[in-house]
Amino acid sequence: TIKFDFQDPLSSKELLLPEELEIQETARAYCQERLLTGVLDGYRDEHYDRNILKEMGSLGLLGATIPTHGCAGVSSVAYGLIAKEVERVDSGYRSGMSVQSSLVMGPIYEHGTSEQKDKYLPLLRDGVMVGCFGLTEPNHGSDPGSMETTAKPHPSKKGFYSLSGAKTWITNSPIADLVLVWAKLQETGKIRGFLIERDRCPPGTLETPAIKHKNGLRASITGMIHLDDCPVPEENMLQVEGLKGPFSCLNSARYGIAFGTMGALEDCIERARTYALDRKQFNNPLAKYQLIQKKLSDAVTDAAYGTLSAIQVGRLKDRGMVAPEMISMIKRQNCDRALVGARALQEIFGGNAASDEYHIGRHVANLFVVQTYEGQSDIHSLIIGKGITGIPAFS
Ligand code: TGC
Ligand code: FAD
Repeated sequence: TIKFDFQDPLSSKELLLPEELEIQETARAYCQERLLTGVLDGYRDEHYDRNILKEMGSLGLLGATIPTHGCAGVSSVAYGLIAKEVERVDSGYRSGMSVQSSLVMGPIYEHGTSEQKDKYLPLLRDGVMVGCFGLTEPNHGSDPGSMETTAKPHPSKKGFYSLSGAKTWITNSPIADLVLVWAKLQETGKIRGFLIERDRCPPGTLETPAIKHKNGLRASITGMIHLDDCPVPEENMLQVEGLKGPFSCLNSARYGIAFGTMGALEDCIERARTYALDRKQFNNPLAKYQLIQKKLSDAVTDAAYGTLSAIQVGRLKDRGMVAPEMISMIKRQNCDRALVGARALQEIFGGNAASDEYHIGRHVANLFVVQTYEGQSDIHSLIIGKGITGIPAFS
């Protein structure tokens, strides 16, 4: 008989290629040896060490699906496995990696000129340049199409645009060297992406204050972007027009989140199982009780289903057969189930769940944020609903 493996109950490993397993192993070793050891301090102090991106870069983990400019050129599934191993430690570390890979390198690779690719991709790949992605604004989050940030021809600098506006809740913005901002051209109202190099901005035209005292994702750095007539050379504009620019990149980032959250859920399962086997009440290990076993069964089932669906969608993505609704489906489902599962497993720790040393509370707080960014789950319900009925229910 085949022995049941609670860590991979539906044998998803069978669907992975040898090189994908190898990448997962490299990522897991780095994350467990380097990231896990510092995560409690990073989370307590709200500190993100930008060397993490350099280290990931040296292992080939940044922009990993890009097939040019010295990037690894791996499959979407391999990218998902990297996200899973990073998020097994902390969603905030996965956030830093996803933004750099999918939301900064991705748009440059997909929509950049060859000059932009040659200039920025190698530096971003190595993590020596840090990027951020500014779409959300104080007044427009779920509805980025209504953004107020504008770009107009610069009044005094020929060949430059002038950008003004504000973005908020932007991962990596306080430490970013390259700030990708989506803005509306004042002449046409069309949305365009601009690559802003921080060190070329005159004083006072670009500010990126950090947002402090977060109650989740504390090991990642988040901030605002203030633009006040910031001059940006025309050649730094991406070659794509409209919301499909940011959304085409969000497809990849959302895919990584769907896979990544399964890492966070698996970490909660491991920790809760170990705790339930060790901890005795009423003369028995907690693991003996049916209510505890049900919580574990639910979470293990969700992690197995979530991983399988992410592998399937990744394979379709690489064959050019993925519809955005498929990505919405796995982003929504995996985030929701990871959050519900983590929250239920948290109960197994009793009062100890209140101590950060047990890690479970950190995952719960993180997963609430992950369910919110890159399209809150209810927004993904509406995207799927539009796919089912043909009727948009957003407004
Ligand atoms: P709608 O009319 O539906 O679409 C406008 C244009 O965009 C195209 N499009 C897509 N293209 C490619 N992939 C997709 N997934 C696409 N979704 C839409 C669409 O075809 C159309 O193109 P065209 O040529 O006809 O103009 O736009 P809408 O304004 O009605 O949008 C509604 C909605 C809900 C779908 C959308 O606004 C939405 O998804 N809102 C959620 C906002 C969001 O996800 N923000 C993410 C911010 S970035 C972030 O959170 C990073 S966190 C990173 C981290 O730390 O890990
Ligand atoms: P709102 O749009 O105000 O939504 C509030 C609530 O209303 C949600 O539950 C939503 O589902 C619901 N709602 C909205 N519209 C509808 C509707 N039509 N029907 C039903 N319900 C609706 N953004 C970036 O651009 N780049 C980043 O790097 C980035 N990183 C982030 C990091 C963190 C830590 C956080 C917290 C956010 C980040 N975001 C980033 C922003 C994130 O994408 C937004 O917070 C998210 O898209 C939701 O927008 P909002 O916060 O304005 O909420």
